[in-house]
Parts: sequence; structure tokens; C-alpha cells
Amino acid sequence: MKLIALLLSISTLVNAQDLLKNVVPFRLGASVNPRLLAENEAYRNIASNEFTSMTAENHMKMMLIHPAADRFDFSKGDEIVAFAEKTGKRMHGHTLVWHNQVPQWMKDFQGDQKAWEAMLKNHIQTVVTHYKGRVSGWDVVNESFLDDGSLRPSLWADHIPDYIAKSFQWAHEADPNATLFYNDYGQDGHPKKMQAILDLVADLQKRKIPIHGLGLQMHINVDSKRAEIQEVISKSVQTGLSIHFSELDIAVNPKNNPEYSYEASAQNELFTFVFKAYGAIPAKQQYGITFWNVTDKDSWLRGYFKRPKEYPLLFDETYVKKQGYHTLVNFLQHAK
Ligand code: 9MR
Repeated sequence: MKLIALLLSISTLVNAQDLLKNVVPFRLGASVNPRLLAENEAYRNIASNEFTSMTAENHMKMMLIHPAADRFDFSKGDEIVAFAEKTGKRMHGHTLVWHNQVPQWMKDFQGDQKAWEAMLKNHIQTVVTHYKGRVSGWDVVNESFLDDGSLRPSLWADHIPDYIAKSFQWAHEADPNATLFYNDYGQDGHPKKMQAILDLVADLQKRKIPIHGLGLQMHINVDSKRAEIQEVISKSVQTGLSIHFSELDIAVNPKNNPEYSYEASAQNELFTFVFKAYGAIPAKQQYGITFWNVTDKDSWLRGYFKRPKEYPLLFDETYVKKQGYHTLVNFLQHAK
């Protein structure tokens, strides 16, 4: 009996070593959907077993969490936080201020600058206070720059001068212990956007505005240029801030070819490159790597772009680990 128990514990240990989350020294996350967590056991098991950090894919965004001026709806965000707590994960908050997924009542809002500021401040502080102590970090401001580096026109840019700095300040007042991120995509290939983000960080740091991290979304594809990705990482690391690869996926069929048939090798190599590059970041700046969605089946790229033949993640549509998962684990085990 003792021998069987011993063999069992050895095999658990060996299997545990095969989990990606166990071969990386940083947090490994995924963005999740509360309906799938509640209704789909295979999805829930992967979310539960494979990750050490969670992000709400949609349910902490303005439109869903603040549906009317006088009403917040924390129900789905709370479900995700409860799941994260029950399964021992860190919760990352996404996102307080964005030009997208804004409720109609905000679009219709009327008032002078002071009224707009009070409205946004109330939004940020109510949400951050609700999750205080349960959410470790926040994407405070998301996607404020266009690819050419100019400030993106938005409700916030239109009505609140210096809205980025103010948002960080308000979030910090509500939870001084939260790690506060500026989050964006497409810095690789868009050097002016990257520069605008670096200039923003330098400006905030100079003014002692509390910014602690940069989220590099990493929605990349098999044609993304490694040298550009590496440059973005190096420049971001030089800010001294925490670095989060906050929404990683690697599209294999970016042009939405309906005849596309999945070929894994370029994607596997790029996943390995991304994890290797992240592993080279100083440990104290490693907030973690978060995948955007859990499996190819629930990837936003399939739904949002109506691209059925897209396979951007490490689990396939039957909830099975892909070759890329094993390649990565193998690489990381030997890289140690
Ligand atoms: O994955 C999200 C998708 O379900 C929503 O329809 C979409 C709305 O724009 O937002 C997606 O998530 C985005 C994230 O919040 C910010 N970075 C880009 C992500 C993919 O579009």
C-alpha cells in the first residue's frame, strides 16, 4: 500500500512539473468569461488548474459594471473574483478607463469639465473600492494612443484634460496598495505609439503620479517581427515599471483565409520566444503573462473578427493541450 501511495505521489509530482504554471517563476493568467466558468466544466477545469492569475475578459468594464448613472452591477465581476479566490489565484482588474465598451448613459452625459471629472472619479473610485484588497492590480487606462502616437479621441480626452494622470491619481486614492497599469496593444511595429507611451510614463513619473506598471497586450501573430517585440520589451523594462504581458495570443490566420489549415510550428516558436523574452525581464518587474481567453474555441479572435479558422492559444477547441503547450513546457524545463 505504501509503495502504491509513494508511486502515486511521485506521478503527481511528475505531472505537476508538466504544468506550464509550474515551470514559470511568474504568474500565469487568463482572461475569463463568467458564463463559461459556471456552465462549462472542461473550461472551468482548465481555468482552475492551469493558471495562477485571472482577468475578467469583459465584466469589469464600464458598460457592464456601471450600466446606469446610479447603478453598479458587480455580480459577474464578483463571481470571477470568488472563483479566483476559491482556486487560490491573483485577480487582475481590467479596465477602469477605456474608449470602448462605454455605457450609453456616459455617452449621453452632459456637464462641464468639473461634472465630467466627478463622474469619472466616482466610477473609478467606486469600482476600485469595491474590489479593494481582492484585486491586486488594475489596468487603469487602456489604449489611449493611436498607432501614430497621438492621443486617441474619446469621451475622456474630449471632456477631461489630463484624464490619464487624473485617473491614476483617483485609482491610487481608492486603493493605495493596488499596482496600477497603463495597458495598450500594437507597440511592436508602431514606434510612435511606443514612444508616446514612454513619454507618458516619463511625464507621470516626473509629476509623481502613481503609475506602477505597463501592460503590453501582446495580441501578436505569426508574422510579428521578433526584433520589434524585443525592442518594445527592452524599452518598457527600462522604465523600471512592472511589466505585464496582459492579453497574449498569437494569431495564425490573421488574414482570415477560409481555406486555412492549422500549422503549429511558427506559432510554437513564437510562443517560446515570447516566454523566453519575458523570462529575461528582471524578476522584480515580472507581473506575469496573461493569455487572452482560455482555449481556441472561446478566443475573441473567432467571435469578434468572425474568423472561425483561428487557433491563437495553447488549448484547442476540444479543451486539449496543444503541441505548443508541451513545446513550451519542455523548453522552459530545460531552460532552467
Ligand atoms: O475580448 C473582448 C471581447 O469579448 C469584447 O467584445 C471586446 C470589445 O471591444 O473586447 C475584448 O477585449 C479587449 C480588451 O478588453 C482590451 N484589449 C483588446 C481586447 C480584444 O479586443
